[in-house]
Amino acid sequence: MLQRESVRQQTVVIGLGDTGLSVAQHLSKQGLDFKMLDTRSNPPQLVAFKQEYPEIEVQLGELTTEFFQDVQQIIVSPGIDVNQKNIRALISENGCECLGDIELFSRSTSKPIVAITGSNGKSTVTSLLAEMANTAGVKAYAGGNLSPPALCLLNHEDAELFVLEISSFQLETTQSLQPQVSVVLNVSPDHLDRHGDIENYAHIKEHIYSKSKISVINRDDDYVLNMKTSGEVISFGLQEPMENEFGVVKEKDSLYLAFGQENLLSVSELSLLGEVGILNSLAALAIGHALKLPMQKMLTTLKTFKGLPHRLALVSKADRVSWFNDSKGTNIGATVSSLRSLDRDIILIAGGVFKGGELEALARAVTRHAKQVILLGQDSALLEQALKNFAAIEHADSMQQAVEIAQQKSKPGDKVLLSPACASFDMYANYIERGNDFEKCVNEVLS
Ligand code: UMA
Repeated sequence: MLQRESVRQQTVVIGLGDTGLSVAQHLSKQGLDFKMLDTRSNPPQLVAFKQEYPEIEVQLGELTTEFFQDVQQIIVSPGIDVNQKNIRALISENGCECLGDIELFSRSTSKPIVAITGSNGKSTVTSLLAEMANTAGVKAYAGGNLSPPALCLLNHEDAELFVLEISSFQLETTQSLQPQVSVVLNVSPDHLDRHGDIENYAHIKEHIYSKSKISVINRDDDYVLNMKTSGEVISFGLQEPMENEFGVVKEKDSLYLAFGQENLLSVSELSLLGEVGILNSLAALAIGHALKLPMQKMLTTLKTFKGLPHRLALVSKADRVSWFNDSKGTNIGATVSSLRSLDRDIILIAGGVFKGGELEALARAVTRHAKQVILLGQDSALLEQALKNFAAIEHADSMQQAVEIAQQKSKPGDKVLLSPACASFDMYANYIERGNDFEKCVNEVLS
């Protein structure tokens, strides 16, 4: 291990959010010296950091070359774009190494890792897989983009398996990850403001397979299908499976999850909803199978899994109107998936900060599945323009008003869905705060 003195002031951690704090704790536990930088004037973990490490230097504001003199290693948080000119310049001028928290994690453990990425569903599959493993008696801990940050999981000394949700941002700064099993669940446009185009975004995601012992792929997704994998490949998809594949079989009027020739479980017994719920269940089964988890334990978990808050979570069912909180639906792919899962009679509440993506896909899904759209937030005019052929659009100035309009418009059998297709930063600190506000407004309006 490096001695504190020998690496004095040679590491800079950029970002003082959840990741930055976890990196600081990790380095500190090993007795390594570092300093912190965040371009924001009041980053979210500043107070916690100063309390824990009053002696460590923190710079807030712009990146300055002086701050990086003699620096050999930069550890960047996922919110920092490593392709920014000034970061690139720092790396090339100082010849320093640039890595992220998942890279640090990979270098710090030899325990098996499951690595999960994709545009949508990765938090659900990560939690589901960890629950399957725990049900089977394997001490599994889940984290990463899902939080807690990956490095915090190393505190669990009894861990037998780590299940990591890894974002494209994190994959950009990861080299050594050698997962036991990896999956790219799907690829649809997201974070294109940072990654440029979908091909580049898919290429970044593909990297998760590069050193994997077993690769799980979604054979219904063309981007995933074309990715270079490594090790044994196990696939899942909605069609009837071939040998050693997971899929869906139709018998009489019922659908079953199946593995090769074997029917495993009726789709009606799954706790996750809709087509997306089937795909996420199949993905978790395929990963679990790769890990040799017992099938019966996995199937039990598929029936009892409660899902995650803010991801198509049923908030209330009053007067036969169902209210769903899908605040985590921050891109078009996620919202389209949720619309498809709920199928018909949907009143959609959407809007916020649009992150880019195929607006035509949203318009098609709205036309097919929704009866009413209520728009709010910064980019509602942009969404309205994209939905110009859809007549039933209302505007709201606040979540409270959106929920009130939804209640006025709803009839028994309808489903009100908050699935913004946008980030929340115009009105909230994050999607969790937005989802909580939605649930509060629903409970108030219905009381
Ligand atoms: N920022 C600056 N200057 C800095 C550092 C950060 O302006 O010096 C900004 C970033 O541009 C970003 C925000 O601050 O908008 C937060 O960045 P961060 O890297 O400090 O974020 P953390 O608090 O460490 O949270 C990150 C993930 N956030 C992002 O990738 C933006 C969290 O995922 C993740 O849970 C956490 O690490 C633990 O791993 C959130 C997310 O939105 C939920 N992820 C994206 C997604 O799921 O689509 C990828």
